[in-house]
Amino acid sequence: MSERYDLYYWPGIQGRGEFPRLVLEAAEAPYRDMARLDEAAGGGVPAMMRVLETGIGHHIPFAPPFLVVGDRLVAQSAEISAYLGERLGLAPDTEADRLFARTIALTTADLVTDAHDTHHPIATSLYYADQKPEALRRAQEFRGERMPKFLGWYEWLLEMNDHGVLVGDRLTYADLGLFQVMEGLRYAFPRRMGAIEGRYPRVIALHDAVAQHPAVARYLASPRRLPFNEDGIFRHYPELDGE
Ligand SMILES: N[C@@H](CCC(=O)N[C@@H](CS)C(=O)NCC(=O)O)C(=O)O
Repeated sequence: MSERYDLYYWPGIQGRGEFPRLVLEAAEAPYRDMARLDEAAGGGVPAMMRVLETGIGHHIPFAPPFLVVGDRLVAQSAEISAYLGERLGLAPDTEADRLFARTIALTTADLVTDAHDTHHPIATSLYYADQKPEALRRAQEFRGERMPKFLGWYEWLLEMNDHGVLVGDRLTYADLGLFQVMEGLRYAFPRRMGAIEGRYPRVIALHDAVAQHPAVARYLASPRRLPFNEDGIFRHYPELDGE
C-alpha cells in the first residue's frame, strides 16, 4: 500500500489525534502528521482550518482529528482508527470481531469524552477556572463510578479472551486505544490509578505488551510522542484526583 495518509489535528497536544496516530505508528505506515508539519510546508493549523472550511470534495469534517487519503476523508478518532486498522493489518479477521473492535473503539472514545468532561463539565468554550466547582463534582463521580466501570469492562473482555488482546487473536487498534487511555488516566489521575489499577491485571499486561511492541516502543521514545500537558484531554489537576 503506497498511499500516503495525512493526519490532521491540533499541534502541541496528544489529544484525540493520538488514537489514529498510534495506529499509523504501530503499522509503520507512510503518513504526514499535518499538525507538526511547518506552516511553510503546508501544515499546521492553517492547513487543518482549510479542510474544516472547504472539505475534500463535498466531505467536510465537523472537528479534528481527521484523515485525508487521496480523495477520501475520514473523521472521528474511533472511525479513523478502525479504517486504518483494517487497512494496515491491525484489525481482527472475522466480521463479528471487526464489528466488535469498532464497538470497543467507540466505547473508548466515550471514556475519553468522560475524562475530558472532568475538567470541562459545563462548556469547552469556558476556562477550567470558570467551572471548577462543577469540575470537582464531575471528577469525583468519574473517579468513583466511571473509571472502575470502564476498566472493569476491559478487564472482563480480556478475561473472556484467551489471547491477551481485547478482541480476536492478535493486537488491534482497539488494544492501542486501551493503551492510550491507560497512559492518559495514569497521567491525569495518578492517585486514583495507584489505588485501583491493581484490580485490572490483564489490562496492565496488555498496556505493557503494547508499550513493548517494537514500532510503538520506537515511537514512544521519539520526539514525535509529545508529553501530556494541561492543554490536552487528559490533564493533571491535583485537585481533581484522589483515591
Ligand atoms: N467524537 C470526536 C470528537 C472530536 C472533538 O471533540 N475534537 C476536538 C479536539 S479533541 C475539537 O477540536 N472539537 C471542536 C468542536 O467540537 O467544535 C472524535 O472522537 O474525534
